[in-house]
Amino acid sequence: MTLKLTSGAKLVAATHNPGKAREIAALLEGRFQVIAAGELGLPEPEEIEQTFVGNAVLKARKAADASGLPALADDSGLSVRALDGQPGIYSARWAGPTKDFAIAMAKVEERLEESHSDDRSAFFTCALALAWPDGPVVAVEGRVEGSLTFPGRGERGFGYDPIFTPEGHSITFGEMDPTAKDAMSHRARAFEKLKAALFD
Ligand code: ITT
Repeated sequence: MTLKLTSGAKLVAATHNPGKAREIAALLEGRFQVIAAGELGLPEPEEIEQTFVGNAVLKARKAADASGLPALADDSGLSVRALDGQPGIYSARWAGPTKDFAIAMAKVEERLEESHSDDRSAFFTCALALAWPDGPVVAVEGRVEGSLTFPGRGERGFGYDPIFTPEGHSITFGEMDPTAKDAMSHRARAFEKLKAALFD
């Protein structure tokens, strides 16, 4: 079996996060026929693994087996050094059941104040996993370093973007043009690795 995906092939984007789905579609550059997990009615699996790669593989595997199509999953999050890497794989869960990232960002700020550390460095990680139905799975990881800013700024992007300023820049991901974010983000870096490994 080939581990390459040819242009125009059907590919399930195994995410229920609309912000991510938008970025994944842009990064795939119209190369594939992307089908959203929601369109196929795929359930949102419980993320029981302890690493980004572990959870990305779990989500890709389930979506590929349920759909009979190759599936691409993303597991990602924000790691704050002064908080020993939290929220990390729990980044989505810090937003609570209503997925309110104002709550999640306030929690990061509060925990930082409690830590009494002045280290504001943080990084985003993105693990991407591509699984074939009844076949192999390939996973890669990308990272972007930056620092946290409070209060957050900008309405673009999603999740923790308003509080994250990437290294070497003075605006947050929330203020940045989406194409600029897509040129440097953790997701873009993971995509570069995946493309090199898998796409024709
Ligand atoms: P799926 O599992 O359905 O893909 P999810 O939102 O639950 O959706 P994750 O478990 O991977 O996905 O959670 C990652 C969280 O980390 C996500 O909800 C975002 O809030 C945050 N995150 C990831 N990438 C981000 C980015 O580029 N900008 C801002 N926040 C990001």
